Amino acid sequence: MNLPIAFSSAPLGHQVMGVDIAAGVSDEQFKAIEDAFNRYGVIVLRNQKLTPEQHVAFSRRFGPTERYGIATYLLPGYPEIFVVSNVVENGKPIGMADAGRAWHSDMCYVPNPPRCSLLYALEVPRDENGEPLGDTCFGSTQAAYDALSPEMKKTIDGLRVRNSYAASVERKRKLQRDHSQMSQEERLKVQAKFPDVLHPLVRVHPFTGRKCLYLSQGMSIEIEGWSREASQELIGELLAHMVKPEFVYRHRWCEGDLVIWDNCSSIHLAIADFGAGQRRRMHRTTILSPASAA
Ligand code: AKG
Repeated sequence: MNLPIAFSSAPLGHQVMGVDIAAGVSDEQFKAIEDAFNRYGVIVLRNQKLTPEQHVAFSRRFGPTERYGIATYLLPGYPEIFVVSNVVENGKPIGMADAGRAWHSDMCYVPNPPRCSLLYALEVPRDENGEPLGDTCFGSTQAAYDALSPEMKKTIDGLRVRNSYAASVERKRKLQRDHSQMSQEERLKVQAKFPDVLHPLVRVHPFTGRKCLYLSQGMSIEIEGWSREASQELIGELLAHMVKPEFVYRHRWCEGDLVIWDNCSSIHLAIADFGAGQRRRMHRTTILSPASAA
């Protein structure tokens, strides 16, 4: 079966129409959703009304869900739902306020990064004219790979990139103008929890076989066997290429949107253009990689 699709002007971020998850999704409908998802890398399902149970149950159809280690930001009673929010209740943040402020693929710092993530919008910040703020941008890593020159494809073939969670913590501090260095003890603690990992710079998509560039800003720090300088130059060049306007879809959120992104064939960035008084509240589920789910 085919579901109607409203195409965005980018290679990804197309809206799959005619789906009401709360009313039930047949196996045939789900197959059409999953096919569109695998093909494009990011799809949008608008006008959903999901309870946390429905969100989790729909997510599980893509594969087993990831359970996060960061208990602070989990929805109470729902260990599979990670809250992305700037809302503070009783003096405590209910979710992670600054998720995704650099181009990244989720959890690229673990050996088997997750297949996909499903982000559901409950509250969207707005400006004084009622226009939504807090968009999310998505870049197609497969379209970006395809557009590389044959020479560049040859250069990067077989390279592996070091992804570092510790580096991302340091970068975040700099962005927050917190110039305190990570102490050796702190670094060791972070690295013990998430040791640096090597991933192919060009990943082959497990469902489609398409080649995708696999880099995240601030986390991909080094090419195996290359100097820091040469690594930074190549990583910078490729990241700049990956986020060229022709590969990017910018999602303007409405309450009830469910956006599903593939962590191999896309990268994303959250735009921080709203203030603390403008509430943003989203629920995210994350699906394990087919390798770790097997
Ligand atoms: C993530 O959950 O990985 C994000 O980057 C958050 C995206 C967003 O809040 O728009």
